Amino acid sequence: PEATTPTPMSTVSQYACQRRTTTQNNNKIFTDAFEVLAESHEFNDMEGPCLAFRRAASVLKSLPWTVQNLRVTEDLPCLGEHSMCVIEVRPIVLCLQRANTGGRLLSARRTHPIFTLPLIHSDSPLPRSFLHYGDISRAVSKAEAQALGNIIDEAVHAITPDAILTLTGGFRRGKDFGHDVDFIVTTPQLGKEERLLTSVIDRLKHQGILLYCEYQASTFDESKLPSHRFEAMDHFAKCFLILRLEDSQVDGGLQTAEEDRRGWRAVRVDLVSPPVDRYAFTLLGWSGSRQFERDLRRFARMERRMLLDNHALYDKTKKEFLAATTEKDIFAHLGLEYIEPWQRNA
Ligand code: DCP
Ligand code: MG
Repeated sequence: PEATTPTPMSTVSQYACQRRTTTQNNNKIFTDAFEVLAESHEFNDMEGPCLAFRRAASVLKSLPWTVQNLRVTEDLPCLGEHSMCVIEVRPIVLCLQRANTGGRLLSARRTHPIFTLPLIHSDSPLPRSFLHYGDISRAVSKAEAQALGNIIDEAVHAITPDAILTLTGGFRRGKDFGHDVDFIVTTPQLGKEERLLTSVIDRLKHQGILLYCEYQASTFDESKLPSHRFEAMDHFAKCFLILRLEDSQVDGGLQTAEEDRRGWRAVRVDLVSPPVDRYAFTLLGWSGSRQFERDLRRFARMERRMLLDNHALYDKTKKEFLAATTEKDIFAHLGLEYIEPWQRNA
């Protein structure tokens, strides 16, 4: 239902980390168009316009009402002339979009190495991750994410009973579908976390549900300042997995007729394993959305002279690292109101 009284424009911040954005998007028709344009500019390495379109989309997503006429957007941040043209040519953009993307097929241009493998010669065997391409290019449902959570939870706690496991990424923000399922796992004992991750992988392998695994050992160096580059991956131990999920494990069953017949589907799972004293930074960094993360870092840098990434928060004025055990600590260090995970769908 639409709110009848629009939010006063002056209260909308240019930073996503100062807006509350739920999964209910009242301006999807516009934000879809902006995102198509952002992707096409990204594809052509035009970072400036790409970011401008992403920011415009993000501002519209935060509005509790639907934009009805162009004048009301004039006072909103990040909706320059550039973007306004798009609203006017919306029908054309939507046609283009329909032609380029279909249904729930997710964009294959993702951050994960599986999608960036080099082209293969026709006579060489397919990498094993490609065997599951059909399954993993289909969205994962909340029920499937829940079922995977149970599997990971069992494995983690069988190895380390007091381990800390948290669902993160889009499902933590309350999304109904995702392209993968993201978890953070750590141990109360500092330094035991990496061993836990390798043991979990071994256990999944022995259970016969590990279809593919790409493991990266930790290269974390605590003396380094937080990175300026947003897209740089963090340095904690992590693994990109493809797991076999049985129909019987999913409440309400699997999504497609073919998977139903087979009785299982393949799902992408990411596990990241930071030392416990970095847990809050990693949780905040992996909870997303991407735009929320980008703006958190930009806000820290521009408004507070601080550097934030998935490892740490550094105050450039005081020349010191600021410790945090919870996400709330980090928001407080930044002088930001706390934003709940389900309000971070920027
Ligand atoms: N992330 C990041 N920097 C990267 C990659 C990811 O900060 N280079 C963060 C932001 C993402 C989160 O990690 O929100 C999880 O990454 P995903 O690609 O899994 O994104 P989501 O879980 O938000 O989306 P989806 O539902 O499509 O999985
Ligand atoms: Mg995800």
